[in-house]
Amino acid sequence: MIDLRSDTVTRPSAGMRQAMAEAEVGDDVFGEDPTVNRLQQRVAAMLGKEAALFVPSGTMGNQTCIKVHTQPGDEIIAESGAHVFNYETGGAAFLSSVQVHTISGRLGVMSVDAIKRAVRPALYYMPRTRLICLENTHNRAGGTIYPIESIREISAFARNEKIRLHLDGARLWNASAATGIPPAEYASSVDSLSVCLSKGLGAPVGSVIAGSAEFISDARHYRKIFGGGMRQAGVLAAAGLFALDHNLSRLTEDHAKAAFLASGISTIPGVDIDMQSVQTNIVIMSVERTGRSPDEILAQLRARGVFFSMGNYMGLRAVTHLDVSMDDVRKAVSVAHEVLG
Ligand code: TLP
Repeated sequence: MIDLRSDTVTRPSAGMRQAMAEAEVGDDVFGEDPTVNRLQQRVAAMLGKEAALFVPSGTMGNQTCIKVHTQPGDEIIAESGAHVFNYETGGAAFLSSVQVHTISGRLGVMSVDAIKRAVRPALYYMPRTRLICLENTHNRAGGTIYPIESIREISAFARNEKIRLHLDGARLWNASAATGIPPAEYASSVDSLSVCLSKGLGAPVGSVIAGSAEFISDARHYRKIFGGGMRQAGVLAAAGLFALDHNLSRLTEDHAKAAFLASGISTIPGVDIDMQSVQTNIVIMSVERTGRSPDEILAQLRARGVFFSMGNYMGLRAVTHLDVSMDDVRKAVSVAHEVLG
């Protein structure tokens, strides 16, 4: 089976499992788990932020940050394909009672002009624009990278308007690996961010959010309310530390696999891939012009041992990761030609 549904499908390696088994632990609700504390300090330092907090998932990370930044009735701005808007089960409405004002971007990138137009004037009968959420890399747009200049421009505008800026950096590691720009440089423009350990880095569980010490102290409060106060979580944090030690520098291999996959599949008649969107480890392909349903195509690929997932409208998604080899990717391309050619 060649599983390209997501980079979340990886299984912890033998070395990672050993690190988990040997982790020194304590009760993290008392702040006494040394391995969790080490992970938090390490990620805070990598991101150049005062403090960080280990959370069970990317969703909890983003939603906790939204909660800390906003008050009920506020409005947050996000790109229309954003994870916080599409795939977090309406969490912003459910948990924070805020509404999302969406803006269509190009390859997931919102222009500062479009953001300016979306910000509400200070009138008592309008919602207050409190937060802007960016996503880097942008999942639904195809793992696209937010240009650092755009982030800086949006940041300058947001600071001036006293609007907070959050970055969903579930795959910020991929953006950094591709551009060579350190994660801390991206992070310096935003008030808060979340990064994932369970995607390209291969840990079984976990994300980390980072920001000022005051922000993280509030986030710890809401993480507890949301049910995310964990006890001997050092077993999980150890997997994250192992991932940071061993799996960061290899992310560019996943990008090479995705580029190979995209160029191999893009020659199939009726399959459309915007090659400009293939920047990291995600390939989004439209199968609309084949005249066949994405579900039927997915089932036929699956019957031949190749697993893709649903992408955009009439689209499929394939994601490369550390548990698929270049050989697997070659095989997947030839199976895609059999099924779609
Ligand atoms: N993304 C998952 C699915 O939810 C779509 C995937 O397979 O890609 N931010 C971004 C940009 C993400 O891609 C994801 C997960 C999350 C946040 C949420 O992380 P988890 O799944 O840990 O809650």
